[in-house]
This record gives sequence, structure tokens and C-alpha cells, in this order.
Amino acid sequence: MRQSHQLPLVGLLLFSLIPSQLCTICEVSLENYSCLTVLPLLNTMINSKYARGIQAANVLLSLRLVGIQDQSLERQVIQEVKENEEKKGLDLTSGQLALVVLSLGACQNSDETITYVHLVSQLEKKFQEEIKNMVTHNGNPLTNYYQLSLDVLALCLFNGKYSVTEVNKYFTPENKNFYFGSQFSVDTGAMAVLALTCVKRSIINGQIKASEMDLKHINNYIESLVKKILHEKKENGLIGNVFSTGEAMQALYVSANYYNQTEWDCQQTLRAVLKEISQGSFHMPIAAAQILPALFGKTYLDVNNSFSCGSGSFNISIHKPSPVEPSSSSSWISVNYTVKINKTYSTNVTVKNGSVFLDVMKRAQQINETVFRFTYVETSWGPYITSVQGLEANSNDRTYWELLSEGKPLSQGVGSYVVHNGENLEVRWSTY
Ligand code: B12
Ligand SMILES: *[C@@H]1O[C@H](CO)[C@@H](O)[C@H](O)[C@H]1NC(C)=O
Ligand SMILES: *[C@@H]1O[C@H](CO)[C@@H](O)[C@H](O)[C@H]1NC(C)=O
Ligand SMILES: *[C@@H]1O[C@H](CO)[C@@H](O)[C@H](O)[C@H]1NC(C)=O
Ligand SMILES: *[C@@H]1O[C@H](CO)[C@@H](O)[C@H](O)[C@H]1NC(C)=O
Ligand SMILES: *[C@@H]1O[C@H](CO)[C@@H](O)[C@H](O)[C@H]1NC(C)=O
Ligand SMILES: *[C@@H]1O[C@H](CO)[C@@H](O)[C@H](O)[C@H]1NC(C)=O
Ligand SMILES: *[C@@H]1O[C@H](CO)[C@@H](O)[C@H](O)[C@H]1NC(C)=O
Ligand SMILES: *[C@@H]1O[C@H](CO)[C@@H](O)[C@H](O)[C@H]1NC(C)=O
Ligand SMILES: *[C@@H]1O[C@H](CO)[C@@H](O)[C@H](O)[C@H]1NC(C)=O
Repeated sequence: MRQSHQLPLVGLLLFSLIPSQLCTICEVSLENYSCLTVLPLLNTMINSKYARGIQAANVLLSLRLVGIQDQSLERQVIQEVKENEEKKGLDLTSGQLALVVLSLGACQNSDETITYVHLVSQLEKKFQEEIKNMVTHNGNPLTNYYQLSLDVLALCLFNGKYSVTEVNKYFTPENKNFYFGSQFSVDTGAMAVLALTCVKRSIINGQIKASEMDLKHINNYIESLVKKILHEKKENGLIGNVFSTGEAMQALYVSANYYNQTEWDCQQTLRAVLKEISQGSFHMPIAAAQILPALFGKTYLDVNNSFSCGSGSFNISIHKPSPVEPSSSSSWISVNYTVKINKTYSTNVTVKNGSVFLDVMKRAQQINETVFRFTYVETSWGPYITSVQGLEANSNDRTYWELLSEGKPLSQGVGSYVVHNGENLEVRWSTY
């Protein structure tokens, strides 16, 4: 109901800004869907409250890529960067800093420039720390290859120092960091394709020195990663899962020379995404941010020194959504909740219908603190489980707390997965 009030205003704004660009790469005739389909995404991104400014960096980047200015988001990100510098910048992971560089670099205005140069050299250091950790910890970075790819991408686009030899050494497609368990990570592979494509272009432009051999390797890596991404294409057109599809599309846009055009039906993928949007799959701002650029035919490679962000003289003002009314039904459901380490610990938990996984864990913790106690941190995707029974996830050992339902891994976190009556839920001590 609420949305229908907002649509006319936003529709006007959007149509006067960007409609003709929508999906230019796919050249889709949006037969059954209108451009209005993407408006809820913008609404989600613009009206969210971000726990930390840094979480807004990805959103800011995406909005800027499609030509939308949001000064309050900008201020949030800059504020967070300043606070971080006062704490000597130790707080941000390499990939978070890379996102800040990309989002602020996407259209620098005068007061951003000063901090910004400084940020690129900080990123150089953080990238080196990742490599150092791999050397000392059995090839495991401090974070992950999604973030290392973001690092290389940001350094490459904004003239930071990095070594092509190192990129060649660490980004071989067979590297274990492209996989979680035996599963190829489409998100990670896609980000790597974007980064490697930037490096390739820099070599060809002569912006960075490299041998013929280096270039040949990078070409081979891109080709192989693109194959792996296409291999994860599902029958309905999604690539990996619904949340990796946007980034996979970006990777495929920039690597069209590496696959046969018959191997990817872009329009089919786009239709699947639009359908998911209409079903509310992208209700999280970070999810919306990661799908948006691809819908407009944009990629993270479009961000560079000369990227124009438009005049910035308009404001998008979508009315604040009124708070979602909690479902007034007070029915209760019960689920079987299990913690699995080497032993399994189970309990029958009763929660209100409509509860999420996190509610179940909290309730179980009340039932037996010793067995079901847990900790989590807030991340851009919501609460991330860091420990259960005091046992902590650790990147150096590639350990984590895996979420499952009926023995199958979930594709959402504890803060968003809505549980069902009679369901068997599990958190399992796993390695990736
Ligand atoms: C690397 C990664 C992991 C690593 C994280 C540890 C590490 N070594 O970095 C591992 C393999 C352990 C992992 C685990 C999970 N992940 Co994961 N992960 C990613 C990936 C590829 C990159 C994240 C990243 O570094 N982002 C960049 C930095 C700058 O942002 P950040 O916010 O600081 O990143 C942190 C968080 O993203 C957090 N994180 C990682 N995964 C998840 C998942 C959830 C639900 C939350 C809340 C946080 C979180 O770890 C990052 C590093 O600290 C993303 C892909 C993507 N498109 O974002 C998927 C992604 C975020 N993960 C996802 C999922 C579903 C999970 C799991 C729930 C899977 C499961 N069934 O158990 C678990 C989390 C369970 C828990 N304990 O709460 C989904 C989330 C979708 C959604 N709608 O919520 C994504 C988008 C992948 C996908 N396409 O489905 N993940
Ligand atoms: C679009 O609508 C037409 C006719 O209404 C239908 O045949 C077609 O399958 C629809 N396409 C999609 C992607 O829903
Ligand atoms: C592309 O794929 C089609 C069908 O699979 C095939 O006929 C064609 O030869 C391929 N083209 C190239 C350049 O590989
Ligand atoms: C910036 O990106 C655009 C689009 O990708 C490209 O045409 C342009 O040459 C790039 N400029 C620089 C300085 O790299
Ligand atoms: C945009 O919003 C800012 C802050 O609310 C305001 O100062 C500015 O005048 C607005 N610009 C336009 C063009 O409405
Ligand atoms: C709950 O799940 C565990 C692990 O799958 C199982 O061993 C246990 O029997 C289940 N309990 C109930 C009451 O179904
Ligand atoms: C699980 O059991 C194995 C083999 O007995 C043991 O080596 C390992 O330390 C145990 N793991 C945990 C987390 O207790
Ligand atoms: C869990 O407890 C509820 C309420 O006590 C009961 O109705 C339900 O049958 C129990 N479920 C299992 C699987 O034991
Ligand atoms: C829980 O709520 C959903 C939708 O609100 C409803 O379809 C379902 O029947 C409810 N389940 C129970 C056990 O009340
Ligand atoms: C919690 O569970 C453990 C293991 O099942 C048990 O030994 C302990 O007595 C339980 N504590 C409480 C308070 O129920």
C-alpha cells in the first residue's frame, strides 16, 4: 500500500534521470516488467539506517554508478573514515577500505580529495598485510579473496601501487580461496574478473609495466574464471544464487570476448533478477546495492578518476517508510535447534510465528546458556555468528559457523532467515 503512494514522485524523478539507460547492455524490452520494478531497490538503499557509516560505502558506490547523488550517505561515509583515521585506521579491513576508495573516488569533490589520496596509500599497506598473512598462514589471507579482489580493483583504478607479479602468483583460478568447501564462490570469482580486467587494461594502456608472459597469464585467468562463473548458471538464469547474480553479470559484461555469446542469455538472467526483485528478495540495502549497477549496464570498472557524477543538483527524496507493523498474529511455532561441533546438542525451541533464526538462537541461549551461548557481530549483511559455546571462527584456520536447515546450507543469515514450524535448524562448526 505504502509504496503506491511513493511511486508517482519517485517515478517522475527516476524517469527524468535515467530511464533510457536501464539495461542497455542486455537491450531487454522489459515486456512484463516496468522500470518501476527497480524503485523499491532505490527506496531500500536510500532510506536505510546504517549501523556504521562504512556499511553505506557499497550503497553509495552503486547509487553514484547509476547517477544518483545522496549527500547524507556521502557525509556518513566520510565521517566514518575520519573517525577511523583518528583511531589510526586499524579498524577497517582491506576490502572495506577498498569500497571506501571506490565510493568516494567515484566522484571526488574538493573536500574529499585530501583524505582520499591518503586512503589509497593506506590500502596499499592493507593489501600487503593480506599477502603477508597468506605467506605465514598456509595461504590464508586476513579476510578473503573477495576483498583481495576489491583491493586490486581499487588500487588499479586509482593509481595505487601493486605488483603484477603478485597478482599473477595469487590469483590463479585453482587457488583454494576461490572455493568455500568444494563450491566455487561466484561472488569471489566475479570480483576477481573485474579486478583482473582492470589490471589487463592497465597493462595494455602502458599504465603499469608487465611482461608478455604476465599479460598472457592474466588473460588465461580471466578466461578460466569466466568459465567457472558460467558453469554456475542455473536453469532459471540466475548465476550462483540470487545474491551473486548481479556481480556475475558485471563480470560477464566486461569479459564478453572470453565466452561464446551463445553461452549466456543475458535477457533470461535479467528477467530472473527482475522477478526476484518483485518478490522482495533484495530487501537488504547491501543486496540491493550489489544488484543495481548490473541492471543499468554499469560495472565497478566504470568508476575512475574521470567518472562524472552529474551535477548533483537534485535530491532524491523518497518519503521515509513507516515502520513495518509486526504481524499481529500471536501464534507460536516450534523448531528443533541443533549446535553441532563434534557432538550434537539439540533442543526444542518455541518462538512467535514470523521469527528469524537469531530469535531461535536467543531463546535456546535462555534455555541452556552453557550449550547454546553465542556471539555475533553486525556486518553489512546483518548479524554474523562469530562463536558458539565460546568456540570462535577464524580466517587463519578457515573455520566458521555454518547455518543449515534440514541439513542444507542456508543462503541467508540469522538476521533475515524466517523459520518455519517443525523445521530442523542447525549451526555447525565447519571449515570452508
Ligand atoms: C567471504 C564470505 C564468507 C566467509 C566469511 C569469512 C571470511 N573469511 O571472510 C565465509 C565462507 C565464512 C562465509 C560464511 C557465510 N556466508 Co558468506 N560471503 C562471503 C563473501 C564471498 C564476501 C564477504 C566480504 O568479504 N565482503 C566484503 C567486505 C568489505 O564487506 P563486510 O561486510 O565487511 O564483509 C564481512 C561480512 O560479509 C561477513 N559475512 C560473510 N558472509 C556473511 C553472511 C552473512 C549472512 C552475514 C550476516 C555476514 C557475512 O564476513 C565478511 C568478512 O568479515 C560474500 C559475497 C558478497 N556478495 O558479499 C558472501 C555472502 C555475504 N555470504 C552469504 C552467506 C549466506 C553466508 C552463510 C550464511 C552461509 C551458511 N549457510 O552458513 C555464512 C555465514 C554464517 C554465520 N556465521 O553467520 C551470502 C549472504 C546472502 C544474504 N542474503 O544474507 C553472500 C552474499 C553469498 C551469496 N551469494 O549467497 N561467507
Ligand atoms: C510475458 O508475458 C507473456 C504474455 O503475457 C508471456 O507469454 C511470457 O511468458 C511472459 N514472460 C515472462 C518472463 O514472464
Ligand atoms: C559458439 O557456440 C555455437 C553453439 O554451441 C557453435 O556452433 C559455435 O561454433 C561457437 N562459436 C565459437 C566461436 O566457438
Ligand atoms: C574511465 O572509464 C571510462 C569508461 O569505462 C573509460 O572510457 C575511460 O577511458 C576511463 N578513463 C581513465 C582515465 O581511465
Ligand atoms: C538538497 O538537499 C539539501 C539538504 O537537505 C539542501 O540544502 C539543498 O538545497 C537541496 N537541493 C535541491 C536542488 O533541492
Ligand atoms: C533434533 O535434531 C537432531 C539433529 O538432527 C536429532 O538428533 C534429534 O532427534 C531431533 N529432535 C527432535 C525432537 O526431533
Ligand atoms: C573434534 O574431534 C577431533 C577428533 O577427535 C579433534 O581432533 C578435534 O579437536 C575436535 N574438535 C573440536 C572443536 O572439539
Ligand atoms: C516441541 O514442543 C512443543 C511445545 O511443547 C510441542 O508441541 C512439539 O511437539 C515439540 N516438538 C518436538 C519435535 O518435540
Ligand atoms: C505462520 O504465519 C504464516 C504467514 O503469516 C502462515 O501462513 C502460517 O500458517 C503460520 N503458521 C502457524 C503455525 O501459525
Ligand atoms: C545444559 O546442557 C548440558 C549438556 O546437555 C547439561 O549437562 C546441563 O545440565 C544443562 N544445563 C542446564 C542449566 O540445563
